[in-house]
Amino acid sequence: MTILILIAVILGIMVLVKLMNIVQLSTQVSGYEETEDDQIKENNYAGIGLMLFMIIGLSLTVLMIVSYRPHLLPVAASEHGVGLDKLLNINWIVIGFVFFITQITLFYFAHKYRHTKGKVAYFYPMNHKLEIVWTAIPTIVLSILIVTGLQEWHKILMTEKKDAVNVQVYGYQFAWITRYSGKDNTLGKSNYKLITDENPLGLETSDPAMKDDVYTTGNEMHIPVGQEIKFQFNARDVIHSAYFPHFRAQMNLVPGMNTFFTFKPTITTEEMRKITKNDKFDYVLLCNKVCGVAHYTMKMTVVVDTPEDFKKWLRKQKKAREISSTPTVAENTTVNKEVTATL
Ligand SMILES: [Cu+2]
Repeated sequence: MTILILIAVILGIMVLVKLMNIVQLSTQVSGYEETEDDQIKENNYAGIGLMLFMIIGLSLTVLMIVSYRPHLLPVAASEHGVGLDKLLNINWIVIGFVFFITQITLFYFAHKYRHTKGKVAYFYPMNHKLEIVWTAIPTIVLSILIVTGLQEWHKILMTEKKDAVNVQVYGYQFAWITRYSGKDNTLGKSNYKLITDENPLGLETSDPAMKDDVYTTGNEMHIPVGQEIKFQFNARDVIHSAYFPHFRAQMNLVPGMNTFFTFKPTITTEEMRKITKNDKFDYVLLCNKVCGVAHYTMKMTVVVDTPEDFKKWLRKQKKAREISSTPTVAENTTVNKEVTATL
């Protein structure tokens, strides 16, 4: 169907071009010469056409904004997300205002100042005052937007959040694994040389910090509501990007590097199901970097629990030290130091 429509449009354009050629040829053959009156008549049509184009175009824009609004993300489910949404809305208002003003002026002026009888263009080479005004206003507005944006970003990333729940999100082609730090709030060490099918994170199970680490391989991660969650992101193979759309959070996962993001979920999955009036609603973690052929399968369900339910769920997960393997390899330490130094 799409191909048929496309072919019809292309053929339609070809027919129009041919028709215009015929009109041009026939006027040449008849020896007809265009007078100023003819030009003015054409200009009048063009002027009306421009106004119609503007009205239809802007109406469709408004219609699109209104009809697509329900398909946008629901209310932000994290503390910082509310501020981020507010900032984004201010941006939209500024952009929308400028868009409508410039489009209306552009089309209206082209209509108003079209050539008519006796009208001569006014020579107006420069106006310093005007140029200062239209340079200063965008500079001030953009500076305010950029500075408030940076402030918001600083609040999200640079503030040390104490008592956060530590979660490692590990991405590889093509899935996610999560690890929780347990009571000591420290993630045990891992070493890429220890990676096997049974131990995909290369965990050093002899590390004391590993003792209470919890390791989850199911396609679901749980986090407690009202508590800061500090995510440490790691990748095994290529760059991935952990995208939590409902929490307004995204961070790249870079092989050989630790990257972080902290957010505080404010709405449980149950509550969000009520807000969205959708019994099947689930928060998701998606990969937002095209990381290979099965990139689209990198999707994990995120469940926001009450702190009690979260504890219950955590107790049911596998302990990291249960992973069969791992002597800590002495020579790995020197290798690791070299790798870290290079990085
Ligand atoms: Cu990916």
